[in-house]
Amino acid sequence: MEMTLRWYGTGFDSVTLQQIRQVPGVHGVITTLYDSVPGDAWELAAIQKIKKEVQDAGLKIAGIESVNIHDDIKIGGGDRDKYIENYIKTLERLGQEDIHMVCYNFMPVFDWTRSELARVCEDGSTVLAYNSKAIDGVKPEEMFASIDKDSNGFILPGWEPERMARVKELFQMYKEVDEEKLFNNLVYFLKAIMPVCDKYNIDMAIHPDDPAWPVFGLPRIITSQDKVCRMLKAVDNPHNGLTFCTGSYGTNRKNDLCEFIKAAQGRIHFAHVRNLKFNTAIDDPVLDFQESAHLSSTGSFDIFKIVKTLYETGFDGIIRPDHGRMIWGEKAMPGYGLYDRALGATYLQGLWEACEKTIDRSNVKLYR
Ligand SMILES: [Mn+2]
Repeated sequence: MEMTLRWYGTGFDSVTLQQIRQVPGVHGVITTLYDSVPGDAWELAAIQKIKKEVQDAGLKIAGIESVNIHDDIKIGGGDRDKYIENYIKTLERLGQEDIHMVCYNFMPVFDWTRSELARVCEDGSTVLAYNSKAIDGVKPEEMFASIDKDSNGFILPGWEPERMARVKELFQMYKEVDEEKLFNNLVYFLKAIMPVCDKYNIDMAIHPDDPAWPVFGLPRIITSQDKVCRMLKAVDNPHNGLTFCTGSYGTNRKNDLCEFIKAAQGRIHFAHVRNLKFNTAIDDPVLDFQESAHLSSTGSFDIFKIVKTLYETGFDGIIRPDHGRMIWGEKAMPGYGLYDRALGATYLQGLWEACEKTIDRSNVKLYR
């Protein structure tokens, strides 16, 4: 298991590599070229530059989150082959620089969606939260303003202002794209990139849709065990794999996270482990949840059982704590402060150590 922290790069992240270097057990970061434009091929020199910066700080790049996918690929537009060629070039260059895991998502228009980015908890910390009544009352074109006002001045991943200025146009572009079309476009993309993944041993790790159901009438296809298993089967190559994000799949309480981990055995290349706290009953028409600290006792998930299931099914890959609370007066990108994620990283490593010392997995085939 390789414990990592996400890092957005100098100039974009309030957390420094030097701080990450001091989190016990963390030797790698998950990063990206944050100012890259979806659809453009990443320059080799830019990859080398950030790699050197990370190495000079005594860390390594464990993987990329994300290499974003151009809308034409998701829509199946006329220029998709050109953008897939560029994506392949990026993968080639990452492979040449010894980077072998790429997280991406296939969500139309909006990435993750929340109604609040700084809900105040009893202990004074703040967290990201979701209330279905609040979301259902917002028009898609108002979503950006609602997210942006709580962003602490940071540009949030997936909520770039240039992109959000085009929300109406984007909705128009996706008008004809239903679930089945989106699925077929994902399969088309994956089939096209598998040869370069095979050549450079690059694991593609699709991030689930967050929340795990359709929003604003837009299709969402990476939401449940059944849909994901269909996708894994449609391109049955071990390099076509998953980012198993408990906080995203877990938004849908019909998902049994541990059964899902077992069903995806061998194909989880990256794990995001975090907890959520549901504030409404499962049959309540209003859904309200908030992110919590990583500990099982602070939220609705059994984080020990999740880590144990990953361990028992042979997962030995890259893992990171996910969103943290904002604590101790820190000012950072919502979800991405240093302190609570560092606490999450040590907690998860504690659970992992307990598994290592009490569970025999000598008969299990390990995978990354
Ligand atoms: Mn995640």
